[in-house]
Amino acid sequence: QGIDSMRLFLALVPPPALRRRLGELAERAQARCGGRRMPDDSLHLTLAFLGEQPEPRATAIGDWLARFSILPGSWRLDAWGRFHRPGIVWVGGAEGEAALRDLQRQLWDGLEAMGITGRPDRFAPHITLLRQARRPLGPDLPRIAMTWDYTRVELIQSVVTQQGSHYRPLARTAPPE
Ligand code: 3AM
Repeated sequence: QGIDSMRLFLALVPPPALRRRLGELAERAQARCGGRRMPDDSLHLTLAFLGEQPEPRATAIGDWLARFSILPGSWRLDAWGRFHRPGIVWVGGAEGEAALRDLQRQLWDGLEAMGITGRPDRFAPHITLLRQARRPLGPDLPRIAMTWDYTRVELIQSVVTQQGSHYRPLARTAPPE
């Protein structure tokens, strides 16, 4: 990671009350599955991973995002899931997913118009709670019933350190019209 390049992604960040509840779920999940918990203040839904971008481009993306406002939406969180390879344990839900897919598509349309590549073939909205989890999900995990009302997308820098990565918000979309 060069001094003049930044690792960036676009994400929704849960409001503090939801973040705390997700943090409690992460704690329960870790007791069941092991692995490493995402810090509460890093919990997010990734909409677009942009990778390393030169600093002037990061500024341009931030300016673009600030001129953009999104259709607010509600995502119903009611499901546990895992991706096997990297031991990811996540939460998500089908209700409200279509709007997130539309939002992801719209964001990538704008990013591609700026010359950014890397649009994924598939998009599975999820909030990562654990990484490197070794044990399977089980019936003793708590039932999830939460609603995430979101109104804005953030541009976030992932600063990679020896202690792991931490996230720094750089810009956000304009308030909904
Ligand atoms: O929201 P999650 O945790 O799934 O996994 C990384 C994280 O997503 C993902 O971007 C988010 C912020 O780091 N990410 C990291 N490297 C990636 C890559 N090369 C990546 N996604 C796709 N390709």
